[in-house]
Amino acid sequence: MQPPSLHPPASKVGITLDQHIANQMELSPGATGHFTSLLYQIALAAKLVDARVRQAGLADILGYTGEVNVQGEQVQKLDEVANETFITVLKRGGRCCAIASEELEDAVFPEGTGRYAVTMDPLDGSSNIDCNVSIGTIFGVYRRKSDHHGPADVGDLLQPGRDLRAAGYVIYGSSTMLVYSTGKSVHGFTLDPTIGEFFLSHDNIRIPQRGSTFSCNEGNSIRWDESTRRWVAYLKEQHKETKRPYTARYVGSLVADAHRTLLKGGIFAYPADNKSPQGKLRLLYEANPFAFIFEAAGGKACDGKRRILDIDAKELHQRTPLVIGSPDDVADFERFARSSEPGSGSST
Ligand code: AHM
Ligand code: MG
Repeated sequence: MQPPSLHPPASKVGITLDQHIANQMELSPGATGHFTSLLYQIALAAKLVDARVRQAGLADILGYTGEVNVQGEQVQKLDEVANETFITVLKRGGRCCAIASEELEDAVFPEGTGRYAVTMDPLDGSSNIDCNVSIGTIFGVYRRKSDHHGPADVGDLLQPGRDLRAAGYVIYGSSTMLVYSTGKSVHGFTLDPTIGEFFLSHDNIRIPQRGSTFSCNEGNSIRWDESTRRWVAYLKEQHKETKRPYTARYVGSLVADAHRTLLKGGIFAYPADNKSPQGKLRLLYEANPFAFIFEAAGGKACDGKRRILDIDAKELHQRTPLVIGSPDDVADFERFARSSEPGSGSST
């Protein structure tokens, strides 16, 4: 059987991201345009960051990441540039009242009466820049909880993932793509760098029910619990009906690993281990946006025990184990995790 095409039908070829966002908002009764303009701002910031990422290879030649460039000016690191770009664009846009960023210890509260709170990892996987591996931006958008006539507060950011109004990511890879969801469906856009426009390239992304690839840092296996070790051993066993053994793929750049998993199916896991008992990845700006996208695409997202989107957010930089992927593959992970619970009596 032919796999379903990821590309848009002829009637949708040539749709830009801005048109797509506008069309989606027309379907929301009572929309004020604030949410639409916030998404436009995120797309603009992504294009600005993309331009800088594309210059990163010139670092040693022109000094983009060195101490001083050829003009003798101090040069910033790319993750700081990405952070400042997003914050400047969002502040100027006037729709955002609160920002949590991986790059900043504390939240930022732009002045004005913006009605949305944004969580973001402006440049995830930035340790990969030096070797030309894909990196990305991750974002989540919440409706403000506090009264928009007064100051925003951290509670506007500490909301559970199930209350996200939109989430997305940008992957700066062999091409640049922006993938976003407002909860019902997931759409991907590819940047045409010659004109600086994102065009719909992946309409209504649906993750396969089961995949044949697993993605995790097996170098950590000595620190994993027994059930996680048994789960990976299970994936490597021979069993034709369940497509085992699975293939391993691990870039070490969340956006790249998650993007591949979303398109091809399978599972990505960054479980807890005895070095990081709460997991490594961050709930607000890494796990929640991807959990929201994977669920909207028909997948699942859990921390091994709970649905990611139901976890209470208590701190801006809270960590969580993260398991995302095809529903059947995540269900397998959960089955192994349950088998380790006291009294389960199971030997999965
Ligand atoms: P970062 O936010 O410091 O870039 O770290 C997050 C990255 C993710 O992109 C990736 O999934 C993970 O860390 C890889 O971790 P490890 O090197 O431990 O496998
Ligand atoms: Mg990160």
